[in-house]
Amino acid sequence: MPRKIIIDTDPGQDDAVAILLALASPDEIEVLGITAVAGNVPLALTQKNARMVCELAGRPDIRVFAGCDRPLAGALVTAEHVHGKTGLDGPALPDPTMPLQDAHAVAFLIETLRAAPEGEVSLCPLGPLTNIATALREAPEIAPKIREIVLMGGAYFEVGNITPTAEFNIFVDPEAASIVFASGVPLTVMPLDVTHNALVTKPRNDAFRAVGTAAGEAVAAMTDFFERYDREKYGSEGAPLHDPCVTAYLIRPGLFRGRHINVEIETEGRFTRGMTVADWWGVSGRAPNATFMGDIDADAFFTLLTDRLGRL
Ligand SMILES: [Ca+2]
Repeated sequence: MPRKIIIDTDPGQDDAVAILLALASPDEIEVLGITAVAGNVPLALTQKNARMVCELAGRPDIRVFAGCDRPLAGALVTAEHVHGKTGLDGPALPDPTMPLQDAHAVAFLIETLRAAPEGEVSLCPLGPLTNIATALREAPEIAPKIREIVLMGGAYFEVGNITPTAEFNIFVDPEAASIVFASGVPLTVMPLDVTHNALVTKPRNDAFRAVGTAAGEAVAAMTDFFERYDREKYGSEGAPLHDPCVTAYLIRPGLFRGRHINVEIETEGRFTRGMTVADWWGVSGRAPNATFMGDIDADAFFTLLTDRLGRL
């Protein structure tokens, strides 16, 4: 039985790859819907980009919903400096023709979870946690219905990418992250500690292009674009592919290793707002609330991803 999931996303080139991997893996993953949130770029672009990616995967039947257009508190911070003006700079993809659903993403989340048996549906947030936190706040009774939240966000040993101590998704909406991390729902977290080891090197990028599908070509073009920024910033050998770690985990959890620990979200720090305070060494005495991943088998991850892109 494939796992039923809702992808909550702010595409973003790496979000696009995560969605493509899910849609290329129907034996393991059934995508019930995609909810868009403001993050890498504003909501008007993320909901549009999500539909473009579904069409690239040949799945215009997937329902895409627009959600929150700003964080719970404060102004929206975006990342055009990383993702380009559209959020999906790189490939030349056509505008989507599939419709945006009428319902708000939060209403879709609440209705779907209310109607589902307990522990059936997993949530996969790939952006700021605004939609998920809003749903949990409006309808706390949905929490026990959620099987697991597998999210990309945070950092501990890699510290931060948007500030010296915060990863982008958590930094954009720390109040939302705080609600999710206190929800009691089983959490699996893919922080920068993992994703900075999932680098698209030149041979890995060549392998995407070589699969010979439109999706492979588009992913190669996206990661080409993405890479310029990371090479300049980190001097690394390639761009980290953050969000696909979430969907890869659903297919092959054994690719990742981590610890079940306490993770708290800093919402007030003078210099550290948005930091994921991860008790990796078990020194706080606070109860564990998340499986915080620390490592990935990167070669096996890229083999899986490349193989699946060839199926689309
Ligand atoms: Ca994202």
